[in-house]
Amino acid sequence: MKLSFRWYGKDDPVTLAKIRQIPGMRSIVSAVYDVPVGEVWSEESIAEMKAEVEANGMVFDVVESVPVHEDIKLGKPSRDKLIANYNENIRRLAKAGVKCICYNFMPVFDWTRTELDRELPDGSNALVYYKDQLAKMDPLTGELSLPGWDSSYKKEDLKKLFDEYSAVNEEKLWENLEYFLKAVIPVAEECDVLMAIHPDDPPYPIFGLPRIITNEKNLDRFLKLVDSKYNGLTFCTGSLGSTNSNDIVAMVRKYAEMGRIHFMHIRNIKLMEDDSFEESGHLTANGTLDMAGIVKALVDNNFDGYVRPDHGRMIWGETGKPGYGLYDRALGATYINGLFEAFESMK
Ligand code: DNO
Repeated sequence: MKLSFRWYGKDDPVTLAKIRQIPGMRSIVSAVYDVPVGEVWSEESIAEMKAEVEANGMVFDVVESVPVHEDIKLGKPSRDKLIANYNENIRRLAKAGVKCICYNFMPVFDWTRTELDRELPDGSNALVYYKDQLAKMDPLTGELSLPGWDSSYKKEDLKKLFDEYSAVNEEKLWENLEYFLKAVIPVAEECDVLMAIHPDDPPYPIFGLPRIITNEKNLDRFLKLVDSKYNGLTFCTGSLGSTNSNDIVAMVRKYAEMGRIHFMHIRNIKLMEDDSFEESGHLTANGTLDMAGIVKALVDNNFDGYVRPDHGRMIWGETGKPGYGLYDRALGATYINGLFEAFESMK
């Protein structure tokens, strides 16, 4: 596996100089952040990021994310131009050495939590998702700020988007996804860039918006839309694991065996009876997921893709971007390294 770490660019309080000191760290996962969704990324910005990462002894070969414009998800006429821009981004990134692109197809909201700094019994602060809190949230009226939320949306824009999505049910969203993939995957093939869709987090509809990258049946359907290695998965254990009905170890085993997982986001969560959850420490005993089982399923299938410790709690007084501090993610990286080393040495 290739160990990687997400870095938010120059404004990230977690510096490359620190990230490189994490044992085994190889790749930086990042993106160009100064361009609105749907536009083409400048070659200068891509080259600058690559140079900075390389100056710190690491490789810039995974992008998370090249975001998909809402008009593509909605299937609006403007999508063809936006898809052409998307393809141009794939070409430019490939030219700079990028091998894997992570993206998602969630309408309007990316990952959603109800509290960003819930204090856990050990004094650490974690991201949590409590269903009763979510039921009280209304994005159209409330003052909400969530990590996966595009803060550039004004209330009026959101209202308009929600209206547009009222005509897009799950089947329509599948159609729009298929249209996108049929245009993008051939370019990814040509450029030798592995596309890796991120599952919906949490993996069920929220705020009345459809979500489809949610479970085994739907992942099977997704992979068949374009049956190419280049149409693959970011397997996020915490996202797919935040419902009791997904058997995470079995799913990792199946898709790793098929060679369709290109990027692993590895983290643990503590799931409650009603599928509410707290992001826990990494250890299997801290949460619900079988972390060793997940890594063993990868090692058994000679997994050679990218892995990143996903979110971390805030520990040791660190402040910063919720889920994306240095300390707990570094502990996660070290734990993941340990599991891989142990299982690989037993082969
Ligand atoms: C959350 C991330 C997601 C992911 C996107 C991919 O921490 O894993 O925001 O980057 O869904 O497009």
